[in-house]
Amino acid sequence: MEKTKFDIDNENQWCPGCGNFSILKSMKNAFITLDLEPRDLLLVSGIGQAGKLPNYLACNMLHGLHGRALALATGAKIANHNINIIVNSGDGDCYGEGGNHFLAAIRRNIDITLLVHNNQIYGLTKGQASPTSALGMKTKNQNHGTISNAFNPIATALALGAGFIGQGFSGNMQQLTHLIVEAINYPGFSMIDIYQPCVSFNKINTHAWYKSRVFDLKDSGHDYSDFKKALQLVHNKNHQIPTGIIYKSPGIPFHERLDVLKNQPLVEYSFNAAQLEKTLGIAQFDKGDNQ
Ligand SMILES: Cc1ncc(C[n+]2csc(CCOP(=O)(O)OP(=O)(O)O)c2C)c(N)n1
Ligand code: SF4
Ligand SMILES: [Mg+2]
Repeated sequence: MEKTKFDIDNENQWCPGCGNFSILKSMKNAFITLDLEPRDLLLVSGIGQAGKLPNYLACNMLHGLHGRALALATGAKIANHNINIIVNSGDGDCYGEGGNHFLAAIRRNIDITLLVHNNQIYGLTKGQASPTSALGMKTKNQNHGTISNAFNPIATALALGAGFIGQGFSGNMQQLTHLIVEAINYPGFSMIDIYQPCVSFNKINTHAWYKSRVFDLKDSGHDYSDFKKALQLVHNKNHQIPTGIIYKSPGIPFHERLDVLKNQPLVEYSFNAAQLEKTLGIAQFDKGDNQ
């Protein structure tokens, strides 16, 4: 296979057959479609199998604590809003340990793209229930079945006013590539929840299980600007899984809400020791070498 500028020789530690490989490939395809360079990209992740992805792609990367990827990405975007930031997170990382950051990033409308590898299980720690595991799912830890209702990320994002929400499936790379391109092009917070079979620890939500349930919203004439229709879709009880753009509507990204960021990215401002002294209320600030 021909090498792309995003390929890198790091040893891959995912299990053969894992849905993460297709997410990685779809991301590379999307970056090539958008004519991006590795230097234009910052990939941010937390802990988990999903969190390993930035190691397998040539780019700038920031790998933080479990559940904290969105907090890091928010800081990086505020520092330099001219860089494309993609967050790779797991269903546990994003909706469990990092749940509050998920809420905050949507409310702030930080202009980043969140890709959640939703395998409905904790993969890295070998198969405990995650927030998206179905009620009653038996695992080696929850041996009588889970007793919490499953978290619905799309319904939550809709309720919080997210402007771009997609549902993907790692088994449809063509659609996923298109979704990633659209999400990166969207000015504001964009998220794609991606169903991704974990072949080692989730023996229920398998590739075949998803394949028999997914349908493409393009074929059903879904109008993604219709909020009520989007809500109906994610609360459907017929056990089918809609994939594609669920909802899209314009909004004002965070860096356009503050004059100081509207003028130029924070990194392009020069250091102003006098202003800092005034703000902090201290007499003298160590001016260092940045004067
Ligand atoms: C604060 C904290 N809690 C728990 C852990 C242990 N831990 C590491 S990865 C993980 C689960 C990862 O699951 P998920 O985010 O769904 O990612 P996956 O491996 O399935 O891609 C847990 C519980 C940790 N590293 N840090
Ligand atoms: S444990 Fe599951 S999610 Fe992790 S690499 Fe293996 S198949 Fe993929
Ligand atoms: Mg997971």
